[in-house]
Amino acid sequence: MNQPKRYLITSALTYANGPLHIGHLAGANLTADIFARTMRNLGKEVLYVGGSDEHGAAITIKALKEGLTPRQIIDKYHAQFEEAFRRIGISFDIYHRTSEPIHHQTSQDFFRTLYRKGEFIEKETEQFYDPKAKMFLADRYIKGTCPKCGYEAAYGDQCEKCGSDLSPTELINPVSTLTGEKPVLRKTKHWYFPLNKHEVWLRQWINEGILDGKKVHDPRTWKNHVIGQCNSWLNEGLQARAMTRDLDWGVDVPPEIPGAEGKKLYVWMDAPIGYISASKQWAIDHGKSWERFWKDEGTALIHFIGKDNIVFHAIIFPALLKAEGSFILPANVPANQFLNLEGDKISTSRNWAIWLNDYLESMPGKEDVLRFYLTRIMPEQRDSEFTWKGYQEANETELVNNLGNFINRVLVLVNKYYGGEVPDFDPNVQLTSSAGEDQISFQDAELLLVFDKLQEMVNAIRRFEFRAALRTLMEISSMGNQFLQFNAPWQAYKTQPELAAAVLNTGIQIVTALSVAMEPFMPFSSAKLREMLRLPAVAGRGELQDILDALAEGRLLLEPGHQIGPARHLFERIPDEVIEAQRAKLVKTAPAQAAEYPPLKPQIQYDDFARLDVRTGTIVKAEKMKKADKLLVLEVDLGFERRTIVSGIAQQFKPEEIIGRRVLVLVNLAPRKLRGVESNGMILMAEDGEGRLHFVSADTDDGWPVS
Ligand code: B3M
Ligand code: ZN
Repeated sequence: MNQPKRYLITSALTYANGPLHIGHLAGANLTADIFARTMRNLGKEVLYVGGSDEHGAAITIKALKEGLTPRQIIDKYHAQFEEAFRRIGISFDIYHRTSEPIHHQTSQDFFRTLYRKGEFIEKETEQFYDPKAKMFLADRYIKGTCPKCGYEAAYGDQCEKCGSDLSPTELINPVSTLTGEKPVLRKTKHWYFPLNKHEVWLRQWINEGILDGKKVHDPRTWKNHVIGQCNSWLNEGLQARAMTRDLDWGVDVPPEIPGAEGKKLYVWMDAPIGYISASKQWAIDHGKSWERFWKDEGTALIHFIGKDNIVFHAIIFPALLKAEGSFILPANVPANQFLNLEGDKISTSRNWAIWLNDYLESMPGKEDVLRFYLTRIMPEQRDSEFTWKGYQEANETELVNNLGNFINRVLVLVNKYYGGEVPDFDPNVQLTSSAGEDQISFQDAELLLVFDKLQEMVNAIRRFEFRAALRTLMEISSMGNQFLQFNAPWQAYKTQPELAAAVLNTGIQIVTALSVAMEPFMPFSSAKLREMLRLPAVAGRGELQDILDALAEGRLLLEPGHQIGPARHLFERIPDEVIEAQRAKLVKTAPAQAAEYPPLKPQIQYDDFARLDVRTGTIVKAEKMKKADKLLVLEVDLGFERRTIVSGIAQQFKPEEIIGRRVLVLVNLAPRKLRGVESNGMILMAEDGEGRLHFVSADTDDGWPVS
């Protein structure tokens, strides 16, 4: 297997039925962007495609529920995605969408080829149909009593209570979750793709990297959890899967095929083909060949996804590509695990997320801080956790105190001592290397240490180990700070000017290397630094390879006499109140569409309950918290005393309308500071199935304990 001639990189197409959140970045998009930028900076030919996934039952259902058309839903979100990805610096060569005609054409041609080759099995089955919604129901939209454990809210495909896999016809008293109607069974024909037929070659391809007798990839470079998930699917035995649906939104089954009327392609068949149609559109827009990427074995196709999409990208789509016969297969599918948020899973339906649009609006100029922190905690091998405290600390300790500090010290001193001109220096001046006091060396020794670290960083990126790569990048900056500390040019400048010149020339070389090396992680800060260095912004035309070559050959990256500009801070501290305001936004709402009651919490003992001290009280004062759209500052009369309590109910209650309201208060909750106000207790609220909050009260005087 030789080095790829070019890279075809994809990010999972995002469903256009809900806003982008940080999980979309940490899974399929920031990862791919770091990889694509690095490969471009190494001088490789790269095509990086992404887009909006605009078909599927979920969009149809959302449109139904909101009284909109699917087109209205997808236009809203596609526009949002395109803008948000651009602003957070995801450098797609094309950001496409599957509602485009070229995608429908490409998907139909793909289907037509498989149909003509006899790759499908036509099968008539009985499916549940909702007579009121006038649509066949996907398993997820049927509910009923589980035949195994009697749980009354089991889904058509699985019982969440006992975990049994079900089929809709097993459910007792099934109902449609769309309309509550009793669904009826109707015959319907679909085209099934016999995945089981592909089991043998898939197993060899995934586990040995062999396809048609040739070594096409190295499984050792695949993540264990990806291979593991594929093998569990293979060991369970692959089943034939329907590649069409009865829907009125999606890619039509080619009309010349008998029985195609009213049938659409299954969204998981058309969506991955979206990578191909996006490439075709890019080729048209730029007068290039898309086939060089998709049909030439010199290409490395890399799918960046979250772990819930592994089977579609490592089993089903490769099998479809192989059956079609003219495409290459992926060289790797480096799926990430999930990102959790402040102790809970990210959940769109429960509003437990950091929405990308909201972040961009409320944290202007902090795009790279988010990119940095998400890379630092990236869930590469296991789920990981985003906390706002962690975000603030990473910004402080790594960006402000390490990277920003090193860069600023070098640029300030070169401006201060040499008027911004990179100093000439005597290469034989002895310096103390960052490797330690005893390492007396010349400049080239220090720069070779930097070369080794850069090489280590690139190797980590090639292995999709972005956390390790970022750590290595930051080690270069730490070495730089160490190097300045050991050589103290601010002292040497007076007594040993030749030493100061050598040290600061070296510092400028390291800063220049960092300005390119940091670009895949923090493109905005890289551009600002390159502007201060009076160097062109990184354009992804081999700049990192040039740096590596120069360092390896002992050539300077920035020549003496080069004039740099004034130093400006790249990063700044983020105050506690900003972090608290962001945390305060995290107020869970009940899932709008889940009208059923939330599952009970784990059982507790009486003693656990007895520790709570809940008292009756009355709200006597209420006002909005300045610059916090969700918080009210309440004063509650408990009879024996008055308490100030901050409550996240401002979006539902106006201050003036709740004065005098009787409430129940948890009075022995440890006080918490929220945006500078000490909140001393918790008002108990009930949350209904639509996520609306209701006060809970007792018709007694204030101050009496509830037990
Ligand atoms: N939209 C699933 C998801 O957003 C799906 C990815 C398609 S990639 C071809 O998780
Ligand atoms: Zn069950």
